[in-house]
Amino acid sequence: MEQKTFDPDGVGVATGSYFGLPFDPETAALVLISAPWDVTVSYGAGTACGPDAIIEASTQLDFYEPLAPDFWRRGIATADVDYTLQEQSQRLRSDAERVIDHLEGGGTLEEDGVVRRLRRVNEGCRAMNANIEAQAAHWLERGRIVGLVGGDHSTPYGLLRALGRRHASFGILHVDAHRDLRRAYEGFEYSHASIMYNVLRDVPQVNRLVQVAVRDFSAREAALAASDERIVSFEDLELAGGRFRGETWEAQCRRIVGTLPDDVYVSFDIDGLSFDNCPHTGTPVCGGLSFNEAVWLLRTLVDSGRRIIGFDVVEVCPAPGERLDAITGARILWKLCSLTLKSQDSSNR
Ligand SMILES: [Mn+2]
Repeated sequence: MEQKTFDPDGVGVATGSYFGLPFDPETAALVLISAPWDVTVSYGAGTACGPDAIIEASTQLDFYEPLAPDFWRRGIATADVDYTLQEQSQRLRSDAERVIDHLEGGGTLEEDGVVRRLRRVNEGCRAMNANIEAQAAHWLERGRIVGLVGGDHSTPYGLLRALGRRHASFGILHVDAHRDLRRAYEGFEYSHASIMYNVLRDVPQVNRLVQVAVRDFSAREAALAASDERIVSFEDLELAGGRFRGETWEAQCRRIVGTLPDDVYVSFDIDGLSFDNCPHTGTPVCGGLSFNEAVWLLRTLVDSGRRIIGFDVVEVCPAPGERLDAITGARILWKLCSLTLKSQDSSNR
């Protein structure tokens, strides 16, 4: 392995791995798996290209990390990207687009051609979930921590299933503009807009879902959030309002973290940030967290002694000639990797 010759102070070299790091998944503490997939995206496809764009942007990053100095040295490895997922995503995307166009034209889900297309999409999404679950289980069985880079927000379902098989219980810190609590959005059973509904239904080990910066959701989603005891909401405007009245973000972060159990999965939808950080994401929404606010929240989580048992960064949508989205994704990914490794350290607890 090239690890011995790797110079963290040198020029970032494109090696096809996240951050250009030379670690072998067989020995690294943390393995990143990729899900180049965006079949059910409602508006503005392209997150299937997220992993490649983040890999490229991440080689520009320097390795000094004040919040978790040198923890990257425990190893952040890149599992081989399964590009058959991206090919399948492209094939199913046209089926999904026809369904969405049909619905937007006032059609129903019951018509013949639509039923067939929906079935193909739903079967394809189930196969993607199985693929990601198998990849995640493979590395978890070897004692690795697993992070996932999407793709749209449907993609971490398999990782969460795999974690459910290995942990008695855990919470999810969910940073997102959306609640993703829709049941079968647009007929798609495994839609990006349904991820948390599906996880709460299918992964009983998840005993807490803490939604932060949510600001665009349906009345039914709000009602579900209010009635399900596992769900705690920190709506974007409420958080902003608290700060207008003088509550500090530091205090709000402590309040948010205080609702989580000891073991936490972080699901980071890039659209939880303000859209200047992610102008091309599928469904950008006004408001949201600044980059530093998000990092402070993650820092507060780890400083509280809680352990990050896995994470995802999703909905990063690169656009031609526009690197900002991928740069933000790479920076959030780096903070999550470093802080996750720190949170595993016994001296942190
Ligand atoms: Mn989402």
